[in-house]
Amino acid sequence: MNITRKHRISLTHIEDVDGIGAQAILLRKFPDLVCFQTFYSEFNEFIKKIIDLNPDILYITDIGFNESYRTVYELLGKIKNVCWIDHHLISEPDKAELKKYINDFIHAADKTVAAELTQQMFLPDDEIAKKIALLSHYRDNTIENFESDRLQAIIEINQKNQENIQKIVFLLSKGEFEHKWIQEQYDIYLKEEKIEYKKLEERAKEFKIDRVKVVISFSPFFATGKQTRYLLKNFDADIVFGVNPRFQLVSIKSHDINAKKIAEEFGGGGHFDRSGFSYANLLDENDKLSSEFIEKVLKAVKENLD
Ligand SMILES: [Mn+2]
Repeated sequence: MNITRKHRISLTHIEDVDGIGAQAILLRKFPDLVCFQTFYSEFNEFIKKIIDLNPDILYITDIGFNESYRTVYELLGKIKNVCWIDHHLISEPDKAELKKYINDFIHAADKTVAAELTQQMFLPDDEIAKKIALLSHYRDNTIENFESDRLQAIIEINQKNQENIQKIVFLLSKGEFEHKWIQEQYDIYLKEEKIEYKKLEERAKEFKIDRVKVVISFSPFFATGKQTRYLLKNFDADIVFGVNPRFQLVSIKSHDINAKKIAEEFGGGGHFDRSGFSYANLLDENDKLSSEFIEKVLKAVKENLD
């Protein structure tokens, strides 16, 4: 049998299960695949480097279509074959422009994620690829799932560790979902998580409005919903606020105060017992919750008690 070996490169999104999963499926299909992972902000630089490597084919997965990427669309025309698999939003003019320079454009505009598109195209009948695709689907569609969340956790703690990211891709490609190393990495994550919960407790501020106890805290590490669950459980509060300054998000949780109405005052929304809104400038110059934000929050609570 005469098999021509092709020089194949994959460039994927480094930050989540879907990007890593899409690449793992490609590696499963093509064991000699050269794997690169990038942040959104470093995509253009990577494309320039990859052109110098002169691959026969470049697979781009889960990257999205930032305006700044337009500057490299034309460069992609220099690569023999480019296959772009994605599910991020793209405008029609952008799509038309991109398609001038690449060979294959595989795109979903529904809830299908990049790893699912990759699996359907390259390994339609492979059970391990299907599982990787499913874990990715859970992540991008915010469906809680232990294995998917664990995988996301270990990807997150290794964002600055290329070697470990490569290892995650490799283990997934082999279907080693329960590998000892993955468990060890998850233990490291759990330890960091414990430290961050402690910090969340230490940063918590308690206030009294009439007989109502309000607790506000923040973490750049945890999603705000995770913060409010913890705060309501561990502080004897009537209403709690969880804040993520990195994402400029605030969550509210309470058993008997209308959280939805409070969130609406900040342009947000949600349910009676849990709601959220976004807010810029949450921290002051000392990395503490800004007093202006706290005042506004307490005022909104007070108004909604009457
Ligand atoms: Mn994705």
